[in-house]
Parts: sequence; C-alpha cells; structure tokens
Amino acid sequence: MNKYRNDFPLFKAIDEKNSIDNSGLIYMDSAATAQRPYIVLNAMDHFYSTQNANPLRGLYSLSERATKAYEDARDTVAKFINAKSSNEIIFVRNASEALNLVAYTYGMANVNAGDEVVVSIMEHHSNILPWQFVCKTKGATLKFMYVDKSTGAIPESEYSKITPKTKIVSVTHVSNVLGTQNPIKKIAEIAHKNGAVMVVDGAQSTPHIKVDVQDLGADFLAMSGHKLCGPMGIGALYGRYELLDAMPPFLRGGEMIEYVTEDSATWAEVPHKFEAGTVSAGDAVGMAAAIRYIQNVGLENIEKHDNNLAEKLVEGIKKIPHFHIIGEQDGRKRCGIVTFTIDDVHPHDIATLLSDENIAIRAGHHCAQPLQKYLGIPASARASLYLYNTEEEVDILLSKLPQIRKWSGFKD
Ligand code: C6P
Repeated sequence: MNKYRNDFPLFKAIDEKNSIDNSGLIYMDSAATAQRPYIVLNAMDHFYSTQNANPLRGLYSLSERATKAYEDARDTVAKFINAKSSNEIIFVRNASEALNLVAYTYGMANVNAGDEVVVSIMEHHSNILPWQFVCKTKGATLKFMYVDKSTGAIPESEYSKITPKTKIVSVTHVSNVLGTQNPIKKIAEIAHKNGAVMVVDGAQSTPHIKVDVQDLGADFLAMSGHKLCGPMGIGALYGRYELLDAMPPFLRGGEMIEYVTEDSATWAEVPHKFEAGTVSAGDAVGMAAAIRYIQNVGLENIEKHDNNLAEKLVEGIKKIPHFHIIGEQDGRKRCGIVTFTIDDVHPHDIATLLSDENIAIRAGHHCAQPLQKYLGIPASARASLYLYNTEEEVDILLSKLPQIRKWSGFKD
C-alpha cells in the first residue's frame, strides 16, 4: 500500500519559503479528516477551469456541462453505497448536516409527544444533538443504548429499548472513539419490526469498508466527503426515495421549488427539494473523484491494510505498562481507529509530546462527551490510520509511546 502515499501532495509539501516540510510527517488523524490525492485536486481544478457555471439553472451549454458534472457525481455516490437510484442522494456539507436534515424534516414531521427516539451512547454529538432538539421540541423521549465498557459493543439486551413507541433509531456504523462496528443490519431489523426508521451515521465506515445501504436496511445514511479523501464542505445523505418524497424541505430558497406565489410554494422533485441555493458542484466533483480513487485502490485492500496496521498498533499498545485500549480490543475490527489512555498522563499532553516527534494524533473528547462520561474518562488519545500510513510509521509510534510517561516525569 505504501505506493499510494505518493498520490498525496501533502506528504511532499514544501512551501515557497522552505519552512514547511511534511515529508517526514506521520499523519494519524484521518478519522478527523483524511488527506486528498492529486486526482481529487485535479478533478476540482478541471471543473472550475473548464465547466464552471451555475448548475441546474443555465440554458447554455457551459451550465449544462456543470449540471452534468454535478449529477454524475451524485450517481457515483449512489453506486458507491448501492442506493437504488441517484435520486436518493442529497448533497449536503457534511455528515453533521445530513443528520440535522433528517432530524429537522423527517424527525419534526413524524415524532410526537410520547414517542421515543433511540440512539447509542457511543454516538458523535452530531448524532445526539439533533435528536435532543427533536425530542425536547416534540415532548418525546431520547433513549440511549449503552455499551459494554470492556468490549465497546452494545449488548443485545440493550436492543429491547427499541419498542413500538420508537419512531427513529439512529446509530453509528463505526464509532469514532471505540472503533466498534455496530451490527446495523440486525438493529435495522428490530427497528423495522417496531415500525421505526433506521438512520445510520456512516461518517467513519464509508472510508474504510464496503457500505451497502440496501443490505444494511438503512432508511437514511449520513457521510462526509472529507473523511474519504474528498474535499471539506461536501457530504451526502442517502434516504429511501419514498421517505424523502414525503418529507418537507429542510432549507428554502433557489432551485428547490416547483412554483412560487406571494404566499405559497410547491417543491421540486427529490433530491433537488433538499438542495436550496447554488450547490457546491466543484466539491461534489471532488468527492466523486475521491470515491473513484478509493474504488481503484479497492475498499477490500484498504480494509485489509487498515486492519493490519491497527492490529499491530493495538497489540503493541497492550504490551506497554499503564496503557489502556479503549473499546474494541481486536485491532482488526476497528477500521483503523486506535484509542487509548495512559495512566496519569492527560491525552492533550500525549498529543503535544508526539507532535514534537512529528506525529499527528488527536486527543480530547472526540465530540463524544456522553460516551467519555459513561466510560469515566475525561478524554482519550486516538491514532487513526488510513491507506497512506505504513508499518514503519506504526513502528515509530510504538517506539515513542513507552517514553511518554518518562517525558512526563514518571519513573516507570
Ligand atoms: N468525527 C473525529 O475526529 P462531520 O464533521 O460533519 O464531517 O462529521 C461528523 C461526525 C459524525 N459522526 C461520526 C461518527 C464522526 O466521527 C464525525 C466526525 C471527527 O472523530 C471530527 S469530531
């Protein structure tokens, strides 16, 4: 896999003043945002250099080309997650916006007083706060499925929180902290048996494993472009067509209407009903190029590579005294997300000390404060691996980690 590293300009970047040299950088924060290959930057450059016009409006050929590039990108996303039709893909800014869209439209229209929404304790804030808002506004109850603290998995007994009162079940496919891969298919079956819809947060799964929305039984799925080597500011919401068609719009404005009078409006067909204003076509083109890049590398190869590296790192960390792996204990099942704590050392100090060694990891609450509170840890450190990381980099990290307590003034 190491050959793919050369596809990413950031690892070669030297600025004009020669003051920045990323060539030795060990970047292990891809769960926060991945790096972008040339192919993505070139696709966006090509769009703005040769096809730039406002899509979906103009009746001249340049605008038609822009529209085609944008709609082709939608088609690429649809095929990537095996949606039945590209009309089931709505471009949004990121996974957070996708989840908010479902909450503000489907949630506000279908959740009523006395109803329940079920999430898990491992959710990112983006999959908790929109549901808190819906439940508080509508007089409904937000219920949490808790995890086994030693394995990071949701015990099956917790599924009984999904009942006929449940209108929405919203669970992450892969946890950005625990690395847990949730059995979405099973949870979706339970949700559907109880008459609820299944919302899946695919932010951390779509970059690493094959995601098939039909096989999973997902009614909605949120994803971000920037986590799968695409640009920032673009993501997608998958929604089952029948549900999207029945939902009210999210934002109101240009190009999402059929007809407007002084005091009323009717809406454009799905998906355009949900895409008010000038769309982010250049970013959509970049996201599609990223998906094609990932497909060329092969998701199975990426999965294998990430699992191998994560296993090596997890097993190495387990051998270091005072270190604790948080969540899933099998590195091969963590989608490259390796989260740990060190006794008596704050995770912020871990990240700062490693930064001095040219290693970038993330530390903090990872936008999952309810989870950290439930686990009884104020914060954690997280190294997240992707296709451009190498075994050598994992070895370097593993050689630095045992020194962190010493650097922090501890004798062992
Ligand atoms: N997690 C992390 O470092 P956005 O920011 O909207 O593209 O993605 C939000 C989001 C939603 N769900 C999960 C499971 C996520 O991990 C994230 C983003 C980043 O873990 C930034 S906090």
